[in-house]
Amino acid sequence: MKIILLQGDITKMEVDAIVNAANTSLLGGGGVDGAIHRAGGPAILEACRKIRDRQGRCAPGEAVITTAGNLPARFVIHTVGPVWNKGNDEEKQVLRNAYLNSLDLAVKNGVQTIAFPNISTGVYRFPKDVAAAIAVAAVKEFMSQDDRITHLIFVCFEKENYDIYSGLLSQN
Ligand code: AR6
Repeated sequence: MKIILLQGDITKMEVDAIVNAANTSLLGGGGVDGAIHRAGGPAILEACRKIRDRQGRCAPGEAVITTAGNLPARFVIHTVGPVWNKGNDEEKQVLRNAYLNSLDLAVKNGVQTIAFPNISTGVYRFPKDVAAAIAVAAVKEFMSQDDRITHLIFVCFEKENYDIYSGLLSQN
């Protein structure tokens, strides 16, 4: 069980699943969501629409899984992080749930290698240092109880997030 830190573009990752920081519509958006749909092609949106038709919107903290279309990954796990509202709306718990529910869905689908972006730290304005601490704690907790994920990669797009994760992961 390895946690790996990279700076780069998650759409390029050759892993079983990449995680998307989606919104409750599941129908695409900007940021990493836009990048994944652009690079993966229309099969991802088509799969998202089918899920929407079946179960409606995806609530914050929940996750769904689709094909990865033309991406090198096999699956995209779409999760919805919280919009930061000064910590008033249980955003921390919702962010933790987004990581844990994504991992849960991953192992149910036989995923062994998975890459996460820094959920909620862009458009949704979650403080980056707090978000990183929640992400690292959640995945370490999950991986200490379940050994089916062999490699977990935090893919930071920005140097600021990379440096924060680097500091956190070098601690024991
Ligand atoms: N690879 C990895 N990380 C990326 C990439 C990429 N190609 N592009 C951006 N990031 P955001 P959120 C980073 O805004 O805050 C969308 O419109 C980015 O630097 O993508 O959860 C959705 O549809 C940041 O650190 O997601 C929702 O409406 C991180 O990904 C809303 O944004 C997350 O930033 C979700 O907001």
